Amino acid sequence: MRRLMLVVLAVSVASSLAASASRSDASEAKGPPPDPPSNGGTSAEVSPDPYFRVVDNAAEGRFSAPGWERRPAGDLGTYGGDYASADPSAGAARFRVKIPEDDHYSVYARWPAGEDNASGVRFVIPTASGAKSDEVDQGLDGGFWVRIGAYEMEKGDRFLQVSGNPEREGRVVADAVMVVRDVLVGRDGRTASYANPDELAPDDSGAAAAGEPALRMRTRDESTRDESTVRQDVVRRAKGHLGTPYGYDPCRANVQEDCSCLTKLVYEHFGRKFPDSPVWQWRMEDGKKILRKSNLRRGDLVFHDLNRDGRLDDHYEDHVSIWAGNGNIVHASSYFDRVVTSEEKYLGGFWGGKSFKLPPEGELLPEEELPPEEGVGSGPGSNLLPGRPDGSKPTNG
Ligand SMILES: [Ca+2]
Ligand SMILES: [Ca+2]
Repeated sequence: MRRLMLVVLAVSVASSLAASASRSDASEAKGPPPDPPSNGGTSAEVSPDPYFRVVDNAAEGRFSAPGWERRPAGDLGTYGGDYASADPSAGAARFRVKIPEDDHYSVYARWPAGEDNASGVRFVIPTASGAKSDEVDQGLDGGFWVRIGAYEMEKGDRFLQVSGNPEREGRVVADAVMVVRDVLVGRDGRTASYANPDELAPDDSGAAAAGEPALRMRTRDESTRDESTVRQDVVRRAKGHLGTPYGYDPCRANVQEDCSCLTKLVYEHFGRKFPDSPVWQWRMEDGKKILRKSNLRRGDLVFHDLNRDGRLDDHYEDHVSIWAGNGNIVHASSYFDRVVTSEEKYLGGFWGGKSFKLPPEGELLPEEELPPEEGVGSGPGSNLLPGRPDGSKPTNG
């Protein structure tokens, strides 16, 4: 008991200190680091207000890109007033980011959407064990905080580099980067992020601003919203659940959620009624099945035969998640005991995806007409779930 109280005190002191410092200015987070997240499968302490730092391309003394051009924000989802772009043969652009303590950090990047954006854009992250390089396709996921990955980084000023591949066509873009000290680390080294980047660093312009309703009621007169914008809204809506403790029966929004509870809650806002089981979400007639991982687009459901028995028929041990772009999924994970963003590749048994035509033909429900979110686990499907004979915990994700 004594140890528990000490831990609680330490976490609360760390949180309040972090709260005063978690802004995208030059202030520094001080105070003891929170206990490192222990491991997967157990209840890890998470800070409700983790340290984060945004560096925009306009940040004085923190961005250098010789030979790159500054371009004004168009209607493209630019972060801040402008961004930088270059031919892939130009040198690297560098963001200088303050890392307050040795720890794991999530790294996000922004680039405005553009048809001429390059694929094969390289981010080089300085990690504790040397520079690590990750490639992204800037033709996808524009206007959005895209999770590049989670990395162990050392205290100090660190340079994140963006560069193109001279053998590919298209422009390379550097708009903004963000680091967040929110990483959960599993026993096997798997990592996940639990903080919502849209809440930490909301867009300061446009309808895509975080905090706005993800999708307002669409009238028949309104011109069709760009499909990719609606898909972005699905992921934004899913990210609004990040950090929610894992739990089931009942499904309660932002209180306790399991995998199919999360996907059901998210899609409810887009006029879809899903049963509360990964098996039934896969089997329902709604949605188009996708069999190749490379055809997944953000907002799609992703299914895993997580218990690797060659069937997607276990309501508790198979899995459903939401594709969030760049290899990431947002999902309620019993392994991390939270709703998290993590890399899909660490889940075995990829089964398929489901893609939905959004918005649906009819009008979407306005917010006030949505069913109450608490206790939705008693909807169709969940009351048909067989009980677990041993009463044990599901092991999905
Ligand atoms: Ca910018
Ligand atoms: Ca299975």
